[in-house]
Amino acid sequence: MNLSKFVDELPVPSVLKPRQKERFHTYYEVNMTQFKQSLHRDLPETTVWGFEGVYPGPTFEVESGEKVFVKWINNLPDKHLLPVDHTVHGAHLDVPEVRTVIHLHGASVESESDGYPEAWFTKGFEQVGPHFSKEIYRYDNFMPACTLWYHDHVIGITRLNVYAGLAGFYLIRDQRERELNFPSGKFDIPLIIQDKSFHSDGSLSYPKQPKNPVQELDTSVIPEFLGDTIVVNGKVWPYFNVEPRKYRFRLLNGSNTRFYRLKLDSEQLLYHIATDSGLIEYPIGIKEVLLAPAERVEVIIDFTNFEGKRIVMTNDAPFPFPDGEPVDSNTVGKVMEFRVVLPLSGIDTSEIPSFMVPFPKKRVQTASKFRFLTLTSRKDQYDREVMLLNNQDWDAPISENPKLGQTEVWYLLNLTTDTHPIHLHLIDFQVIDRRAFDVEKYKQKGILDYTGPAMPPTPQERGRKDTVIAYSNQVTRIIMKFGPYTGLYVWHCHILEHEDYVMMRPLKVLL
Ligand SMILES: [Cu+2]
Repeated sequence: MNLSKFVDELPVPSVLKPRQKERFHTYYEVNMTQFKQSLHRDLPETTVWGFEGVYPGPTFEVESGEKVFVKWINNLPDKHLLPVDHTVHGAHLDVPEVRTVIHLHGASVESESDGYPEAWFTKGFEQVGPHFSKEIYRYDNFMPACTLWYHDHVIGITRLNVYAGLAGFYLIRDQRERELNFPSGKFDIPLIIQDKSFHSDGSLSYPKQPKNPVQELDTSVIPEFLGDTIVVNGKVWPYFNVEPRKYRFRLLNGSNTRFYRLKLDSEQLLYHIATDSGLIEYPIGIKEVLLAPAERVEVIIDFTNFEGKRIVMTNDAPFPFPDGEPVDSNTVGKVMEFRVVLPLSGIDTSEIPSFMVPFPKKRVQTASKFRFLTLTSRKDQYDREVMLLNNQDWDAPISENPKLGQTEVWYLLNLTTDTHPIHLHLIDFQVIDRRAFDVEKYKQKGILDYTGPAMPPTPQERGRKDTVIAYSNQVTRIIMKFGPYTGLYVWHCHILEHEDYVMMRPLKVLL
């Protein structure tokens, strides 16, 4: 499909209204349904899945500390919109084809409300997975202001459910953020960036087979998904009319596999103000933003003095990242266009503050446990690559079982040739460093021999994180304190094709 760029206006997801709001209790109901939506002017309407009849779903806006209850309701058809591979763990023929469970990515929540992959449920809660325990989830939201997102997390078909459209924003606000006087209201815009492919009838295209098809199977999981079209907030290559003033953008990579390295073709600076889990210490002027799947970055862009200009947000992240093929600059090399054509509606009194929030660095000396965890792969019976954490399948006995309140350092040893964005549920962490090591020696003798100096996190990573890029042939170290809840969670690669097959492991926090 060769669709014209910058012909549809960027939609901004509407804010979700609660069913009930009392002082200590806000209650939402959110329906998941299948419907048709126009994703591009020249494309017939696309059948998608979404929340409350819209893809991406409406945005939650909550206050830090507000107790929120959400009933996620599955009203989806019995048959999946996309090709399901029933050989994938958790998606065998002994379970209903369409299952859902919603995870609030980046949130610290009780185990029962975290959206454990086996806590799935079907339409009307008729059938539920072995770990299902409640219909109404509770979110305590005691995190400071941050940009979170909700999306499906069910075992075996997360890649298909998210690709079909099951994702949306969840913003936590707080008093400190208001005091900082950022651009707000209609000047505070979330952007979920995804890549998709389409058939000429407008339907979503997702391969039934990898490049080397598995003859024995009608449908097979693929090692990665790369679409040829960029979709932002549910529109193909949109444009956004802006005023000549400052804007706050919350950038989210909501793609299955693709990485983005974003820049403005005006070469202007982006003022980086927040990482995955909230504000950083000081704004940093950066030229480009790197986003692996599920990562978020908040930036302020100042369009003052750009009246009448058209500014394109470009992407030059190769795939596989970072050493793969360069992107096609005519397709996925472009993301969206800003048009500085609106008259100034008022004096821009918003600020780029010099200081935002303290960021106490976690010291390695405070850790009481050091875990060495490998990222590996093996071949399955169909000669497909199975991505693994620590060489273990999903249902192997639980091995990552930190104690409540314990600080741990995890060494993520990437023995594969791929780059994996690793995400932990429940907590946010800090990136300590990355260091090249001798992979062959490690594989043969189990000896960790570094071959280069420790590299500090990039400026963009110096804050609270919940997803970290683990490069091939490197040890990536992260540090975190487990709590405040106990129970069952997960950690996994956020390339959804890897997560489903089967780069995900339980994480159990013990009392
Ligand atoms: Cu991966």
